[in-house]
Amino acid sequence: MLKRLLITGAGGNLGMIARKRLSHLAETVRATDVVGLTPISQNEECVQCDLGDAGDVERLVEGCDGIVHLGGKSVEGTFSVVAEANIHGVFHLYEAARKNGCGRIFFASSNHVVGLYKQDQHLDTTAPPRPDTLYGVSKHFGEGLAQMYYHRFGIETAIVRIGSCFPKPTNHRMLATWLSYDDFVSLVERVFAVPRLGCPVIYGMSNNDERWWDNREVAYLGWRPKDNAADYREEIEATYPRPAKDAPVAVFQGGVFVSEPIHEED
Ligand code: NAI
Ligand code: 15L
Repeated sequence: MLKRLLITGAGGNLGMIARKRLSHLAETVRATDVVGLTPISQNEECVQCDLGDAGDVERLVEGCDGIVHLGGKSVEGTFSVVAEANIHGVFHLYEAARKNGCGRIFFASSNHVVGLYKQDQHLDTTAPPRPDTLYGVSKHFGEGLAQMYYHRFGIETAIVRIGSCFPKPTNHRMLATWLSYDDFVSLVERVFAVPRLGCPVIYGMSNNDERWWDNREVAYLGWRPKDNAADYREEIEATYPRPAKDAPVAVFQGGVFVSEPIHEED
């Protein structure tokens, strides 16, 4: 069991799931976000912190032996906004981990690191990145940082390219990209249970019939996602119109993100 698990982005969608369902992983959970939080379990402490502030992040990580890093900009934005949380912020976090001797991190990367591959291409965990947005590029930066801190300083990271982690799949693309909350939780559990993690790339998807991504390289983790987006196929077909075959959302793995304009600074 971990002594103290830090959960960043703890006020967000996945942060709330992690806090509700993963508090058994550590004696103490330190939940943090740029917005103020109130403890939701007996072993939880809350710290308000902007990942953009190096000194605050160093203090935040003190005493933590594991991190679930979910905090940051989770969609496209201007470069300055994306960079503050996802480039400066992730650097501050790894530096703080190095200085405080924190050895293991779950890093919420994103499928948008490979969003400009087409939906008929099958990728394994060694596929070269092809980001679709500044957001995707920022996650690629985080992945690179994780590799450097592993090979130089031995900090292990699960680089998880999360697909679409929501209560249920709600469009045709999610038949391939959906990651259920249960499977997200079981993945975090595996990441902190395995004796040797290393620094693998993992595609964060459920056991979907439709799939573009191949996790065979990380079979050693013993993660067995159980849910299947195909269980919702009928509901999706009945509720959401199928996009035209040549629409970017139906062509590229990144879906609507590939049509985002560059968000110019004000
Ligand atoms: P979210 O947007 O609901 O939560 C992100 C949290 O980070 C928010 O509570 C926000 O206040 C916090 N945050 C933003 N900037 C911050 C800063 N400068 N300092 C401290 N905290 C800051 O996102 P969600 O859906 O919970 O996703 C969690 C992570 O997983 C994100 O990093 C996202 O990029 C990644 N991800 C999520 C996917 C999904 O389907 N939910 C898919 C792929 C990646
Ligand atoms: C992401 O990276 C986003 O954080 C999330 O909100 C979804 O849009 C997801 O990708 C997706 O591709 O469905």
